[in-house]
Amino acid sequence: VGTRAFAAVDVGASSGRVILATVGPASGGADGAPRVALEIAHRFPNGVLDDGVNSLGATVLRWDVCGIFAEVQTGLAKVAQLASSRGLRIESIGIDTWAVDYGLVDQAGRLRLPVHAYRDSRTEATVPAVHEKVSPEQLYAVTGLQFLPFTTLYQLAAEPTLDGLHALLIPDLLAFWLTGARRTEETNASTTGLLNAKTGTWASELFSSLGLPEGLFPELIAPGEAYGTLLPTVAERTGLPAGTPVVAVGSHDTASAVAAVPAAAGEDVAYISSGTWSLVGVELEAPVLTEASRAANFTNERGVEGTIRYLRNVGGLWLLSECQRHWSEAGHEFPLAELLASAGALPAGGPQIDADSDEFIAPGNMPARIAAAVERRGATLPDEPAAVVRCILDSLAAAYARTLEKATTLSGRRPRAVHVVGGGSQNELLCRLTAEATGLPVLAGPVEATALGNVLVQARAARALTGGLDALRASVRASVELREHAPVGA
Ligand code: ADP
Ligand code: LRH
Repeated sequence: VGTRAFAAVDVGASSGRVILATVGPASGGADGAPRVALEIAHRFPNGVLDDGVNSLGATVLRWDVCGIFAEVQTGLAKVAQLASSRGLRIESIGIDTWAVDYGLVDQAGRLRLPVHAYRDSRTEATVPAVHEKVSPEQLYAVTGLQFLPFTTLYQLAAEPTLDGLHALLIPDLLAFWLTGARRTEETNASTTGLLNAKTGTWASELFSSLGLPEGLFPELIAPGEAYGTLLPTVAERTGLPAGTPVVAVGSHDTASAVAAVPAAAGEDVAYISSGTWSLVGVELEAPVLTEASRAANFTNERGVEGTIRYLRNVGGLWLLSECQRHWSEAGHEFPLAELLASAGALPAGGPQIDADSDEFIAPGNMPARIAAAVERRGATLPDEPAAVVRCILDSLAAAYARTLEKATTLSGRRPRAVHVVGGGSQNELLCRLTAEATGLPVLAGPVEATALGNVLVQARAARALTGGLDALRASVRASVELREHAPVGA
């Protein structure tokens, strides 16, 4: 059997890509696993938009979902062209994006705007209102989710009305626009705070306690199942064959990223999915719903193959990109490579912040907020970009070490290395500091783990790949080069 081709749409909070992925032919890799190759056909920037104020005087942070959909179609058209120039046929399309956020769509398919971004402050009022109806302890016992002020259930509580509307999570919204089918993909559903962690079904008791309409979310769909096929208009616009299926993948980007962690069979898997956020944790077969786990604010999100992603959201490279945005608006363009080189030249032991703190979730003057947080700890942060960047990276590495330590204590797993995947795996300084702080070897890569995880699930649905997660991960290992950062003294 020859090379098989798939399209992966991967939209992160900071950028999106539409990718031509080829799988096989089976041979190649160390253990004979088929290789997966990615070619980025289209890249586009993404970010939170700030509209200033709405009619009630509140700021609204939102996503330009219609713009994203236009970019997705541009990307699919490029993938279609690239594939046909190679004599390949795209067998299916898979979509993943960041979690938690949703668009509200009426029966006629019209979208209620705006689609809020999770960094919007509207949940400040609704978090206590939700907790008055269902306590944090009860929520955790059912859903196993860490407390994050932007989890979907707190956002839904801020909507003026939900009557007659469907909430479509962002990947499901894009799939709806591509196919006309309304479904809710399971891994992403687990980030809403409304799914039962043990059964993987909607927690109907929470819907009634919170006064949410029962049919608010369309029926669940599991990774590997098809939403439907491309609408004729979309097929025409993109040049993809009518009838091309859109297949559900781990549509939560972190679920896809963790599926592609290049762990060996039998390994206790520890990972840091490093991008806008750092998702730090281990992979388990069953959720941990203990009070100790809730107190440590660990989450039990669903992964592909029924795995549990036992992790915490730790502040991520948002801290750095938001500083870069601030400096750039002030007229100073600092290329990332230069910032990292100058930060790396500074001595260890400088000031730190709590990278986990909610105070860094909102956008706006990040360098000043970091300096203020350092001052509150009785230290001083020099007013220089290199010092700010070093403070961020030292603080992230320290938070990773704390979180992994907690994850291993609470889960009983004993990982011998930590896999760093995503855009941040290219940050050599952060990888080195992480190896030093955790005392574990850091295996960096793949950069495009999320897109790879997306493709693995599609390829298996099409039987271009076979087997369980171990077999899929063997394909990742056969396809990418990893860089190892040894802990000091190893
Ligand atoms: P998301 O999916 O959340 O949008 P990505 O996984 O694409 O995030 O990671 C984006 C981050 O990766 C950027 O904020 C940046 O800090 C980091 N990054 C990207 N390219 C490089 C590079 N060449 N060297 C170091 N870090 C990089
Ligand atoms: C990472 C991510 C993370 C969520 C956050 C909203 O992109 O999906 O897993 O908590 O965005």
